Amino acid sequence: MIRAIVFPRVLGRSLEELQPALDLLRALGFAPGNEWHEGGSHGIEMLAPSGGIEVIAAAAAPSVDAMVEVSDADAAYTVVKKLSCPLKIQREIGDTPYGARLFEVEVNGLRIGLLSYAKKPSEEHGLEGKLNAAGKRFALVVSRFNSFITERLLEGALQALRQCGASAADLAIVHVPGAFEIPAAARQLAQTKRYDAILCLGCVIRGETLHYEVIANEVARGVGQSAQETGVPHAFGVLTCDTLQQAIDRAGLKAGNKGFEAALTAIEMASLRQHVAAASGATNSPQRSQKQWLSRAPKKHNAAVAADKPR
Ligand code: INI
Repeated sequence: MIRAIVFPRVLGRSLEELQPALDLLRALGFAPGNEWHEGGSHGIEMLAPSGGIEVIAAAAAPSVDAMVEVSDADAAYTVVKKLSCPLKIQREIGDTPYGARLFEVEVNGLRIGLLSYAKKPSEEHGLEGKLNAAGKRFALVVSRFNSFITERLLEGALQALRQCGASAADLAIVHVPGAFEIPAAARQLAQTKRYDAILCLGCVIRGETLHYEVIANEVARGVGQSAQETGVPHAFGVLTCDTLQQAIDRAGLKAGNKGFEAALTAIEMASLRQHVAAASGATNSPQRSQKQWLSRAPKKHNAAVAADKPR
């Protein structure tokens, strides 16, 4: 019985040299899998939801080492273009003769094609959010407890928001003492109706006492309740870990960055909320004062709305 398939590729001589490829794959939504570190060598799996081997009969070899199907190649292209890691777009985004959208990128010598096929009729009826943060406002609530971890979560979240087109002027960062205080601040920000989504970032590490359980349960309950009662999307970027090492791993060093992931969730849910509101004819988007509307360049605003309109 086949359980999984992994293609091993040497892309560098040290962990540092692997970073550009890991940054690219993470930004595209690959999930960190197993990893090993032995005698100065390292292996880190980056996983897709499904995969396989394609055997080909053709006159020439394919131009890429891996072909990755994504839900929206144009959105992936926008994210990749904004990455600061050293990579090369080998083929610009465009239509293929077989009706797909495709671009090719090369990082650390690994050539990856990214493509999306035309939507099947059954998929056209579904609404989904887009990873487009342009023109949207986000509030980030960050706890100071375990700040050496939460600062990295904040960095990861800001990186994702930037890469997806958020403007620095549209971000509010609010600091609270500990995770326990996150829900109250998140709710107050959500109730202002000025934000498209709230990002909650914190870190609770299991100690010797019951304190961990109490705080971890309360922050999850409180954030969920605030989201449900205010109707504003809240992303839960609060790490609940057994050990400090686990927290370090989930804050950007080995197993991804929970802040980065939470920001992507916030962007998608903010976009979905707009799409659902538009589809139902409701005006359910955050309120801006007249001054804020007027201070925005109309052209930029129109472009952002057009880029993110429901299909
Ligand atoms: N706050 C955290 O954010 N993480 C923790 O691990 C933590 N622990 O273990 O105690 C923690 N405690 C503080 C708490 O969030 C409140 O700030 C405090 O109880 C005051 O209300």
